[in-house]
Amino acid sequence: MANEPIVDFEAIKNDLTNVPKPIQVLNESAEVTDQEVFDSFSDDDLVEFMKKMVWERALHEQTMNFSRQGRMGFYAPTEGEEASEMGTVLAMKKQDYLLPAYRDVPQLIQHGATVTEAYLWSRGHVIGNKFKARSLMPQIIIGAAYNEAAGVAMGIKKNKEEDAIAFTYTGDGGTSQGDSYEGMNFAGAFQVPALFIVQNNGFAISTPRKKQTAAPTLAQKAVAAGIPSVQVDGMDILACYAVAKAARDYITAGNGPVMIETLTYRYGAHSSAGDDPKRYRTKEDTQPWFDKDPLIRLRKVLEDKGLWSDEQEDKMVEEYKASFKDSIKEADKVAPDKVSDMLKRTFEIPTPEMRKEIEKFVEKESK
Ligand SMILES: Cc1ncc(C[n+]2csc(CCOP(=O)(O)OP(=O)(O)O)c2C)c(N)n1
Ligand SMILES: [Mg+2]
Repeated sequence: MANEPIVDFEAIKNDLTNVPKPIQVLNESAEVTDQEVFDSFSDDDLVEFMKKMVWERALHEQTMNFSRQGRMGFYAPTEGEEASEMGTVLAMKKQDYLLPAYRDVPQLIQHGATVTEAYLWSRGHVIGNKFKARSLMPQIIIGAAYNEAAGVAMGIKKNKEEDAIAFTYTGDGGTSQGDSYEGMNFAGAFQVPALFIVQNNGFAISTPRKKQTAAPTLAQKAVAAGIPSVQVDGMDILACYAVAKAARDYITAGNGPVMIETLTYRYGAHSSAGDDPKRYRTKEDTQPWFDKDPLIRLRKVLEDKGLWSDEQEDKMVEEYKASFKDSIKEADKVAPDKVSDMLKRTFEIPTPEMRKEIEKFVEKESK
């Protein structure tokens, strides 16, 4: 027997950390780090990216206010994730199919649902599942949207829809669910047009990324499914957009699925149900991410170019918030869903037990 082991596992393990730097176009000091990509955007494009992020942050702030007033059901805060969410969704086309998770409501609205429908979804109302956008309702089961995306992408391929893809999101925690690997594996095996996005915001409720997995990057999780993957600075909307667009072009050219990991951060609580982030992370953990804020860096570029001002932004925020107030008033006008209707919708032919339940609720609701 040779003295040396046949294989150097430690070297193999160390090599796993040998990954490219996350893709970036604009760094946190608002310096351009990829001039060629930066120059591919017109001034109008840059302003449009900024407007979308301002819109998403205003939506977050106003929706949190509604939540504090007891006017929302479930709401997952999005502050901090604007570049990751808007950058990726803006690279999609209306004919694409979105399979969102609960934190992806802003992308769902960009893809065609109305804010009123999103608010009704939050309240658990059936109308909140009936939007015109090519999308399912936001998925609460973490990782499960990856399976849905694989299935939808299979349908796109079967129907020979050439300029359409299925795109989906999960979180860092979602990548530990079997579903996310199963979805990617299926998509890889059948080479279907799917884009898998992982929004790595550092936490799965209170579980930090470092306790989530020993994998050095989440992007690597696609490798075992034969899917090309990449990490991107998720606080840089220009990088998120450029990478998502490149992924979409690659997928629609018939090359099979892609996975993108965006490195981002959730500034606030996991949900409006009231977890306290101070119990699982310190100010020292959080501050560096506030310094990377996606709005601050693009705002600086626009101000230097004379394309943006505080007054302009304040006015915009005011208008957006007024429109969200109108949207919730519309949602308030919709009669609450009845329990009997919810039961009636569950099966085409109700079971005998459900029939009794339906009768019981119809009677109760008539009083
Ligand atoms: C299959 C499943 N297990 C557990 C939960 C409970 N749960 C809801 S959100 C969440 C954390 C998800 O974290 P992550 O995937 O990082 O997404 P984020 O909330 O950070 O966007 C968990 C465990 C769930 N919804 N589904
Ligand atoms: Mg997370």
